Amino acid sequence: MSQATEQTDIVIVGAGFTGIYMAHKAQALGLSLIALERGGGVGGTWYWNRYPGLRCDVESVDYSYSFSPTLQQEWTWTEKFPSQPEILRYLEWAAKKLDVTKYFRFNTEVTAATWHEDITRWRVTTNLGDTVQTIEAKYIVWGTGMLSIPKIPVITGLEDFTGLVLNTATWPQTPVDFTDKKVAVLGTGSSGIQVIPIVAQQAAHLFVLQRTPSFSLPANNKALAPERMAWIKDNYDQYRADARHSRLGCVTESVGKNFAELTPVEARAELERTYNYGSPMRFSSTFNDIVVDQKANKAAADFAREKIRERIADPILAKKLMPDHYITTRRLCIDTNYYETYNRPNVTLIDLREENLVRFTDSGFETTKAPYDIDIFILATGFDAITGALNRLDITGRNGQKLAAKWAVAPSCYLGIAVAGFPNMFVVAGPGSPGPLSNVVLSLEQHVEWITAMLTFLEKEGITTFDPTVEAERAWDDHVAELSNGTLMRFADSWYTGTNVAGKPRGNVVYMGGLAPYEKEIIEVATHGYLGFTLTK
Ligand code: N01
Repeated sequence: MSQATEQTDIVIVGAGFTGIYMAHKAQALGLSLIALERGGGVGGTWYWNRYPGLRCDVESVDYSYSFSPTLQQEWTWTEKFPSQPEILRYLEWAAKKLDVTKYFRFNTEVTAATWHEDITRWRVTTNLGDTVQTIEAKYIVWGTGMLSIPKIPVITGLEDFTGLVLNTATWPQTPVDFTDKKVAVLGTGSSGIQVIPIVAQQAAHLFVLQRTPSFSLPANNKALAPERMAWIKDNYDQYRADARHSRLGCVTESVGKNFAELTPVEARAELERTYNYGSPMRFSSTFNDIVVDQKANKAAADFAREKIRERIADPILAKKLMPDHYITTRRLCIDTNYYETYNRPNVTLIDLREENLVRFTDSGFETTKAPYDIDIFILATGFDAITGALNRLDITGRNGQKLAAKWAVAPSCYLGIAVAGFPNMFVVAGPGSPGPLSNVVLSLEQHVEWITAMLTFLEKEGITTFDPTVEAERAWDDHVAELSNGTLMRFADSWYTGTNVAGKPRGNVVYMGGLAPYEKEIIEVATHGYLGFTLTK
């Protein structure tokens, strides 16, 4: 069944941190807007990822909107690292406070978006149940998230397994009981590392299937002392300004020096200090050059490995759990009792570097070494990140060009915000932005504010279309690649480079220059009349 085509100024896709803020801004600009969300409520990634143990690896006082003094003063975080239920409550509350929930159509999935040159509008197709809706909009903003499409590996025979299969990224809304169950978890990234200790406490037996060990630090999570929250509220303006002027979008209280500028004793003391605080942002800022200089990186990695070793009773097991990549070039994780979980008698590590996962059967799985009977299988296998959410949609730009086809060659995106050949379209935290290696809430705010300024300019000047030039886009891609190749990220194999998904091109999708320098660059583009964009009246 299809309905009459609706008209609006702007379509916003996604009801996470981006969509809520963008709707607030569009409302303030006086634009008509329709916001679409495939989930049943606001929250974005925090709506879908509900596995037990999930909390953010950025501190709550950082991982929250900074644009509104009212929101900052009225909301009180209860823990150092916010849990998923608390973040979801926060976003539901923020959307209500900003009065934007009314714009969202939930359970509504965008299926296609096509640019129509004759009317200079996007035609967006959605489905709500079996009703097809078509919306024509002057602008489209994708707030679909960097980590919203689960990566499901192909595993022979999984369809024959008669037990329960769960995915951390699409966890059921009702609690899962692991009591007396034999459970297996595949994947030891941030999600696996958080869910494993919780499942181990309940399950009869837990098998962890690990291919690549991650670096993880103890979160040292705790209740936020009322005095600390009160201090933050009193000083929020300065605190946020400091965060915005930083490389990662967080206050890190780093000593601000390169590794070589410190004596070995000083370097060790700094590593101890940031480690004991418990925060990936702080630990990865121990030295300015951790992600650039091999010696600095080795010092931090060796220190982290030493700490991991201390937490595992069995030295052979410790060896298998020891990460061997450049620290911070894959996500530096935080945990509560992750390594200690391997000291439990009901936990077995299956090292996929020593034995291959061959197939599933009706009762469990077989590796090249043994069969394992299980009741529940948990996939913690990550995401088709950054480009995944848009690649799966049928997005057609000028001259019939498909976005997925363009990004199959390389994930090109001018400023990490706009794509040549796809006019009047904004991608928030697209490839080539600092999003993945920053406090992403601040990154998203940066983008939404930049987009709002551009929309104001376009409307005021009566410009009907904007489109980045191919040359500007290529120059930006080269710039991002150059920055990335100047760091150890050139060796990274993870969602940061797209290599976690088979067939995806390896890309320099993270702007490695830091959040504050990035903001300077995009503001420069704006102040010079939107350099690199073709603007048509
Ligand atoms: O995903 P991941 P994630 N066979 O890609 C393994 C954010 N996040 O969901 O590396 C065997 O990191 C894979 O092994 P390998 C955060 O930004 C944040 O854990 O491919 N193994 C790896 O071990 C994070 O970086 C929080 O060898 C397979 C794991 O699955 C991002 O989300 C919490 C496999 C995937 O790790 C993604 O984290 C959760 C296969 N076929 C998530 N396929 C916090 O804020 C995949 N793996 C704390």
